[in-house]
Amino acid sequence: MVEESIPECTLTPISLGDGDAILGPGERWTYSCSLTVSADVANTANASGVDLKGKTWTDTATETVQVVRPHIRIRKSVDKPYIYPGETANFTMIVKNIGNDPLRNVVVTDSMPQCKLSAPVGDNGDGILSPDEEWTYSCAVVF
Ligand SMILES: [Ca+2]
Ligand SMILES: [Ca+2]
Repeated sequence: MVEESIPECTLTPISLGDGDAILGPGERWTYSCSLTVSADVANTANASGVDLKGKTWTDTATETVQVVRPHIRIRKSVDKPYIYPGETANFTMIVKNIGNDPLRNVVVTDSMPQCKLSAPVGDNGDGILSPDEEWTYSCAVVF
C-alpha cells in the first residue's frame, strides 16, 4: 500500500512492475501526484507491504517544496540636492532583498558614467544577497 500525507495529492500509478500485484524482490513501483501549492509544503509518502509470514514492513520518505517569492529593491539618495559648480555630490544606493529567496550575481549600475560605484558594504561574506540583507553602494560625483 502506498499513501500520501496530503489528501489533495491523489496518487497515480505510473508503473507497477510486472503487474502481478506483488512487489517482488528488486521490483519497483512508481507513483506520482501533482499539487498546486501557494505555501511551503512538506509531503510524506508511506509504503507498506506484508511478507510471506504475515509481517508488515513499512517505510516513509519526505520531500519538501519551498514556494519562492524573489524580490529586490533599490533606493538611491544624495547628500546634497543643491550644489554649486565644482562641488561634489555623494550618492548612496541601498539594495535590499525583500523576497524570501537568496539572490546571486547581484549587479548595480548607475546612469551617470562619472559615478564609479564602490564595492558593496553589508554582505556577510558569501556574495549572496540573502533575504532581508542589504548592500550599500556609494559614489562621489563632481559637477
Ligand atoms: Ca510483481
Ligand atoms: Ca550575503
